[in-house]
Amino acid sequence: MTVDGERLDEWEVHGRLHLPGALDPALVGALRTWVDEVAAWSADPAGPGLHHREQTDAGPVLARSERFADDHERLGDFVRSDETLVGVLTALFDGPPVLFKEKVNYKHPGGGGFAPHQDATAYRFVDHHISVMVPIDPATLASGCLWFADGHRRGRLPTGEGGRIAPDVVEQLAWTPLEAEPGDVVFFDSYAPHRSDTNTTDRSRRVLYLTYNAASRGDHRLAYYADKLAEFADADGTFGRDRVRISINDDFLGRPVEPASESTMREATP
Ligand SMILES: O=C(O)CCC(=O)C(=O)O
Repeated sequence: MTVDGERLDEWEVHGRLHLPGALDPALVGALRTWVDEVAAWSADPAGPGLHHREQTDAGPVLARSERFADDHERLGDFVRSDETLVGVLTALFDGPPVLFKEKVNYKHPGGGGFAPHQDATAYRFVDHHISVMVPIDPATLASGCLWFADGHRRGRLPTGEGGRIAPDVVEQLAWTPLEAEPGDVVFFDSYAPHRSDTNTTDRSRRVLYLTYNAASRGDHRLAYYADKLAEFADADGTFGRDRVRISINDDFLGRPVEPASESTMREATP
């Protein structure tokens, strides 16, 4: 797939690139099955992956699963070798990509949104990344799609508490929702400001987020996860018991599971 003309403009101006219907429907069906398999791991204390839960009005639910690419062979192949993803990433990086991290955000009904942030503030080891959003369910205004700030492509914005973009800066940005369907893919730069709302529908809004850096800058994935686990080990899985901690930054707005003594994160090292 070539990235030129309007596509290149969208990338250069906004730091995002929406490719509707880029994935084959059969592949989309397989992705849905594989994501279900990863979610099922969370029920097994000896299972692989790193899983985070949040409290909703309907009870505790999975908020995120990550670090699955080495344990789910077919999903790992997709994440590392899919021709569409690798082709576009190679064009955007001007060289081959390497996987930095991978996650599913489930956003089940009532699942929390994300405060305005730039991923660059949470991704250590390399200063530039590109993420690919792969919707498993429709990402709509009601289900909590991403919103991007138009026209900001490079450079860190001033941050307030916990790595979020400072509130006065958030107000000045022009926010545009990006609704996306299963089969679409959306590439976005780690400096592209984004946010999202709570899922107010009665259906899940699952999305794969796959993050890469230029291979020329080194493979940091295992170091990233070791660093994240070390940082989480020093905390109780929350930010002040108000918000569940699933990121390095305090940008996820989901609530910690109740009762407070229950763990929000479940890691089983295979
Ligand atoms: O899934 C969402 O709604 C937003 C995800 C996001 O911004 C993040 O995981 O950093």
